[in-house]
Amino acid sequence: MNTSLTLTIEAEPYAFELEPAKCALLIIDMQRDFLEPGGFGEMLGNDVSRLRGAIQPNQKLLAAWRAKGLQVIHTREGHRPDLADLPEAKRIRGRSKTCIGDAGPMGRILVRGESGHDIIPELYPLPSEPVIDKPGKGAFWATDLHAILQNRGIRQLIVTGVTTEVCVNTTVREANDRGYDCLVPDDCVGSYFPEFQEMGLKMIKAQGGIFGWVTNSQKILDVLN
Ligand code: TIU
Repeated sequence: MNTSLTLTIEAEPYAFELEPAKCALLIIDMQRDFLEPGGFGEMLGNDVSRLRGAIQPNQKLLAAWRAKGLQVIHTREGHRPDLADLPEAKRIRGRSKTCIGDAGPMGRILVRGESGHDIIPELYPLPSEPVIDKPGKGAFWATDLHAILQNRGIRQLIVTGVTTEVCVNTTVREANDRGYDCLVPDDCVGSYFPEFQEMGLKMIKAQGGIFGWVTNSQKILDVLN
């Protein structure tokens, strides 16, 4: 795509000036552990079916982004098989009977290399798309994401995935502090809690876009196509 092209996307609190060649689609943690029964999301007591509405809008946006040859990056939350990167505070949080690292129907919960840790088949990464394995909620902490974005000349992010108020929000805040402009399509992010979906998005766009912009995937598709 033309490297100097700018596209205006209708968004809140005001229009987002998208520079496609400098923008990555960053898909956060669309893993079986969060979206399918028997994984980390369910272990925490959540109804995982609540996240599935975000799959189809992500598929459409991902297909359009790939068709234009633009940068796609995926993330996965999880830990080393030896759990050396798992803080004890995170392991015992929630006082659940099963913990991160314990065996579940999709393998050891939230452990790298297990089937539950991998990205759902509907949004599976292409070999050319970087996958960032992150031990925390934010995609920048303890990862090489910032270096990859700098090396690829990226300064804008379209951030999608799950969950809106946890890993998406944390990542948008981390990105904002590092100088990236973040656009969040509301139908491409999901929460186990409707009230957190609403407030998680409001927090991003409030105060003149304190952390970023919020739009709908259709508004991105309209200008991209
Ligand atoms: N529990 C919850 O809502 N989210 C997480 O633990 N991680 C992500 O958001 N990916």
